Amino acid sequence: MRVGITCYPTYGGSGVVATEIGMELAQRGHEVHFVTYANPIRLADDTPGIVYHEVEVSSYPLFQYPPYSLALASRMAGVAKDAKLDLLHVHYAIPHSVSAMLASQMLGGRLPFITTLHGTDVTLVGADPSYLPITRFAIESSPAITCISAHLREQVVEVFGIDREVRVIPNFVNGDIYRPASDPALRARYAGPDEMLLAHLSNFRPVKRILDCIETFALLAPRVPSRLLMIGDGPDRQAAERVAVKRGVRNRVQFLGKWKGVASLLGVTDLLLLPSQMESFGLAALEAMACGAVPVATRVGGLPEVVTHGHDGFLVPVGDTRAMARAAESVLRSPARLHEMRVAARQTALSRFGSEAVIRMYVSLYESLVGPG
Ligand code: GMT
Repeated sequence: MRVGITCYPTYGGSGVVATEIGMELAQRGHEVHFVTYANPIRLADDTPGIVYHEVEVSSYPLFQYPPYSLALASRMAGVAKDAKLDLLHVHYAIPHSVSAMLASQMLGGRLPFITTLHGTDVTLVGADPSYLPITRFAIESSPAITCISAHLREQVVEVFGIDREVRVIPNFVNGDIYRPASDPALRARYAGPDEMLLAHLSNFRPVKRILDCIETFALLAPRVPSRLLMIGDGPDRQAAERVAVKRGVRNRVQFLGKWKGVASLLGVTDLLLLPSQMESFGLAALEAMACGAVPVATRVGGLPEVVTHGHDGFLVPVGDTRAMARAAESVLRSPARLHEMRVAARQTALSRFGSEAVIRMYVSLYESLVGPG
């Protein structure tokens, strides 16, 4: 099959999922065309079966806001025609779903498109009155709509009030890439032999509450010898660095910036902190679990669909850094319990969210729209 994929190419969950879908499809012999404004961050260079098409947005003195959505629609239609695409799969509704709808109309309605909703495109941006009517219209016009958790499906119905099937296809992880690493040299770069290694991975936006990571770590560090890796970057980084200084743990927290391949780092991590205000799914928790790192996350959104409290991770109330530190300490102080939970975390990731089964769900959805390739 020939599939066009559009997403935000930046450090964010929806772009990561879209890129991983593209790479998994290409490995299975499908031809994948990314239509985005920059090369997706997780896209490995020269991946066979993948072509990247850049969307160029020209400006003009009259434009206060260059019309990206229109440039994208034109590019989508052009690529679809030239590459004879069977369908478009867009991730994050705003504005990708609207552009796909236009591209499809430009081609006489012969180009099916799928909208996959990821979270803030429904709960925050999608619910904004400036975007809601057009987003709802484009979603309703999508031949197929998917979302990444049952929780998000409820939100879609509540926010958009749409009367269409919204299929839940959960996020996934490839257990051959995301796995516990026996790389003592890498681990030794970040933690001593008697220290535990914690990590946080996100785009450091306010919704991620990264200051809670630092606060949790400041409570934990005097009780458990440990280090914290902050992977990613974004608006709250400097505030987090300041809190780390104030709480006297700056020398134990390392800010690594945006890493392309996070699997190796997660593979040497013991525990992941995910104190988000909201997560429709919590891809970082899943990737950590596949690597055998125990997630300590907040009980919000779709996270309870991923993490089972006390079995393969912990769920605590939003903002309760004491509960987060207590949960972390309980498992990090007991090697037997840590081992048990690491094994359970990987088992959950592979058995419920393995890439093989989830990619099959997408392919069968594609086939239902265009027939087997
Ligand atoms: O929150 C982010 O990291 C960005 C955002 C996005 O769309 O890029 O993530 C959303 O999609 C991810 C992938 O499906 C989910 O794992 C995140 O939970 C979701 N974020 C929120 O709902 C806040």
